[in-house]
Amino acid sequence: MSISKTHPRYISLKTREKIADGVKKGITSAHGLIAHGRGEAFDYLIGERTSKQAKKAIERAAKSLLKAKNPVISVNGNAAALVAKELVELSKAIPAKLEVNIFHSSKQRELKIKNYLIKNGAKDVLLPGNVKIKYLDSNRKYVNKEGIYKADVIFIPLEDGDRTEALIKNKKKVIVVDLNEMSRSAKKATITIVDNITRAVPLLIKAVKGLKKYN
Ligand code: PTJ
Repeated sequence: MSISKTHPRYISLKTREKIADGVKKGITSAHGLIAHGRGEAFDYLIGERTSKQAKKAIERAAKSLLKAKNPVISVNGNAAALVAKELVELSKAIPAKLEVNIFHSSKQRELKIKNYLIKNGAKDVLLPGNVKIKYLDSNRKYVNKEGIYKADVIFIPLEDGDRTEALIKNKKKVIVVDLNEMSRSAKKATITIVDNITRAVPLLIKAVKGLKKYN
């Protein structure tokens, strides 16, 4: 679909197009469309801009990721559709591992997300393995031994809240991006960035690169 740049809702419509395209490519689940709609509604209410509090949280997140011994970026179907290239850039800037972790179980989609990240410049992408994190029943409990399992800081650009809660109980620091500040992820995370991942991730890259330059 071609969207005119003069359309007042150009950015929002383009973002929608990316999610729809993610479903067509088989990297985003159909449920991802609903999650995106929820996010859009919250974004509309906050004026579709990054707040001062979010900018502060992004700075704290950058510091925490740079201080971590084993930082990992967890990627699901929505994050891959919206910010694959940026997540790869972030992983290289920190550096941090990239690990695919999805809620709606599908081995095929996990592989597609991995390949999509590689197409967007990633060298190595971890997939869930046989080890499990405690206190979680969903598909997200299966993690990679070299990734989330031994991570001390995990960056999660949007998800459902039960894993955030479980990861915290597993003594990990969790950084989330979620437009809904009332969500369980937002309430339970170590650092919560209430912003759209399409704005927050580029700002996080900038913050990480800025801190590395002066330290
Ligand atoms: O690929 P999968 O199987 O792992 O599935 C991914 C989704 C996102 C479908 C899954 O994790 C899910 O169902 O999530 P929820 O419980 O719907 O939560 C998604 C949260 O992300 C909601 O609080 C939304 O408001 C928020 N959200 C949606 N889009 C964005 C967002 N937050 C930041 N930026 C967005 N673009």
